[in-house]
Amino acid sequence: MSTYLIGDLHGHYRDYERLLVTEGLCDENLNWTGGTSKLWLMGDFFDRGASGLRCLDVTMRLQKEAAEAGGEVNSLLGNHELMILCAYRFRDATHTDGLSVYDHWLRWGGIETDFRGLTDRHAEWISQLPAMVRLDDVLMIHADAMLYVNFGLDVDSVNDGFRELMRSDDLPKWMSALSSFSEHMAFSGLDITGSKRAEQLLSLYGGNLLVHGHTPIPYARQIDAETVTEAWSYAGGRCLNVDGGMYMGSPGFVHKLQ
Ligand SMILES: [Mn+2]
Repeated sequence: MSTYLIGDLHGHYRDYERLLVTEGLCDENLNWTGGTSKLWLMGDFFDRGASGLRCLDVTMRLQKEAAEAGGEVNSLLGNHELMILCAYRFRDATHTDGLSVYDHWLRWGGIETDFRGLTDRHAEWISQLPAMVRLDDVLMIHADAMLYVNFGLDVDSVNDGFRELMRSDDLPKWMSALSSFSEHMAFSGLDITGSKRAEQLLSLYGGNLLVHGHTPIPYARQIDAETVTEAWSYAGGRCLNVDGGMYMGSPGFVHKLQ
């Protein structure tokens, strides 16, 4: 049984469709053909590209189909899911700078048609997504950032902490979480500080490989997005970035974990 990972889609539905079919996880009508395989999305379905909600809808349907076949489709919580959920919950509330939460969300790259199509069913699905998952020796998080330690000191507490936030009416608490989610590249850098941070997370939450999305590989490595067709292993092999940067023009890829 294999586990497949797909990085941040950011509304690039056609690429998502192509990756699923090419990998044999779906047929051409986009029905699950992955059997007992596992597919994990890294979060960030929304914003930048036009069809975030469509990406989410397909994933929700495939989750049911895969479960019926004894497989699994699931996703990590990305900051852009937290953003659209914040806009959905607090739409007209005013933030400290006088802008509405909705206008803030548009500035973050929000796509209005995604927002108009979002229902309670989507919001509930997003609200139960885990922020952190450990599959055997692999620790998976959306962001290469340290904010997870603010939510809990073991995997379950981190996920409970995020779920509690997503039930909360405390807007400043949401904004603070979103702000700490804007950190990137906490595990890379020229000195060893980055890899030490990765080691800290791995020793805290378990696992010996930290897998994440959030920072497009072409951005992190300063290379052309068109050339990015595989995951990037760094920090002495302790970290694996699987965000090809589809919104920057990468064709994307499916990473087979095991
Ligand atoms: Mn992200």
